[in-house]
Amino acid sequence: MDGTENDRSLPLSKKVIWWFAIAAGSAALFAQATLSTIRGVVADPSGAVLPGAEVTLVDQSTSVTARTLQSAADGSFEVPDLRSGTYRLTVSLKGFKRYVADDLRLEAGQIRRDQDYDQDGWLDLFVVRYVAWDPAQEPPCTVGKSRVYCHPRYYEGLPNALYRNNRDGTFTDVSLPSGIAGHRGKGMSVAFLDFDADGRLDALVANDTVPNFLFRNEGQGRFREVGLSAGIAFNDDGRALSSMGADARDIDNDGREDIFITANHNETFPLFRNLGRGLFADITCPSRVGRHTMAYTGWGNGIFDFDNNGRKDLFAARGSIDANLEEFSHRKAKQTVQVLVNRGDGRFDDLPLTTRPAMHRGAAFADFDGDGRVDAVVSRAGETPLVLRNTSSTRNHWLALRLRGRRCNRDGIGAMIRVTGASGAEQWNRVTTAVGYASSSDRAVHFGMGADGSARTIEIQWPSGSRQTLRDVACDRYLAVDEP
Ligand SMILES: [Ca+2]
Ligand SMILES: [Ca+2]
Ligand SMILES: [Ca+2]
Ligand SMILES: [Ca+2]
Repeated sequence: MDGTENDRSLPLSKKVIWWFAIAAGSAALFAQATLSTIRGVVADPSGAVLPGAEVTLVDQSTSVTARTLQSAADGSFEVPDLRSGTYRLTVSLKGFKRYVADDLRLEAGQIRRDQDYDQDGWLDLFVVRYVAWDPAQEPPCTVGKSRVYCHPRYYEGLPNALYRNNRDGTFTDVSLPSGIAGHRGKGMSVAFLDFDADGRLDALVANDTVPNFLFRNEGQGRFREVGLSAGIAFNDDGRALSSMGADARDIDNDGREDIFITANHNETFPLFRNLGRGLFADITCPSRVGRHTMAYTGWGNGIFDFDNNGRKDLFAARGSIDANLEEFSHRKAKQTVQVLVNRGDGRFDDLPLTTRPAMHRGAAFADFDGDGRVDAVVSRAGETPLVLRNTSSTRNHWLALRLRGRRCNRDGIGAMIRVTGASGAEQWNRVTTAVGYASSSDRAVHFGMGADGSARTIEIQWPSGSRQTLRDVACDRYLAVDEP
């Protein structure tokens, strides 16, 4: 996984990057593993397993080859009966230059290089990429006599990138071996969720005018793109929309994370309900989000319970793509921000807001004044940012959690929290700063508690795999929680 060595004498098309994974990421596997075994799978960048690869382990302290063996028919290999020490692993196939990983330490039965993204306690970096743009080659695009931004079809899409944290201040580009780089899109934003509830964080990438991606985390450092089969690549009309911002949180309190995306006018802002079993349903029209958004262009967005009634609402920062829209359209370039209120019956109401129209773009969310109501700051093209203070009724209770990881990452990013109120009402939310478009939000996790003045239980699933339960917690406060 680390320290890719390409043979630079080969032409690019023949370069092969071998990749291996150590199947010892989870606590369960640690428990089953012997204290002296290294296991792995040899696979090519597309994820196809490679049988018959030569796997060699060298003891780095003595430079003595500890074992040489071949990967099995399913690409797996297992090297048992190793003594404690530090090993270099080499993989080669049919004489091609091999992939090498150093510093595999076997001590007290743990291999200190587990490959589970966001589960090794060190945050990795996912970078969304849009299109190849060369100002020298920029085509002039017009509507009538008006110069406009060119449609994305005029540019070639790019693959996204994933960088693995080396734990020393540096990162390794694992875009190819992880499978992320095998898919070219026109990415505008990314949201992280565990859509199939297998304990591994997945990545949703909103693509502009081409199908969205859902990268399912398969473990062992690999991702599989399942957007089409999951039902989020297109909308229900089979159209790929101009997807812009994305957020993924549970809107109907069933414990499954749903997806809200912004898009261009005449498209609607799609809302996908997570049905379980890895499937989503497009509920944009039945939820009324379609009718509320059809005429607008949305960018930054977020799913937050703005009125603290226990049901998460939707926010969209709106504004035309082109500042000169009115030269060639009856639409207005400057648009207001939008809040869609969750009625709790599967439908949303468009909240009348009196904010001034602008070319809104990014939106970030936090409770800036600490009063328990989530506020927002929204960037405006050509103007100063808009700061929106939430002045909803204060009759509802609330609870906000700030997690501090010990075994997992310090900020607890990726942790899933389930809160059960005194009334028995359940809610779920996840620690993330990746919200909407071109913005980062506060990592505090906010729960509107309605009439519940206390929480019966708060259950935290930490990214390290540990679980923690707090009982009888009073509401209307920020709660700092340390990982046990
Ligand atoms: Ca998952
Ligand atoms: Ca849900
Ligand atoms: Ca609400
Ligand atoms: Ca506030």
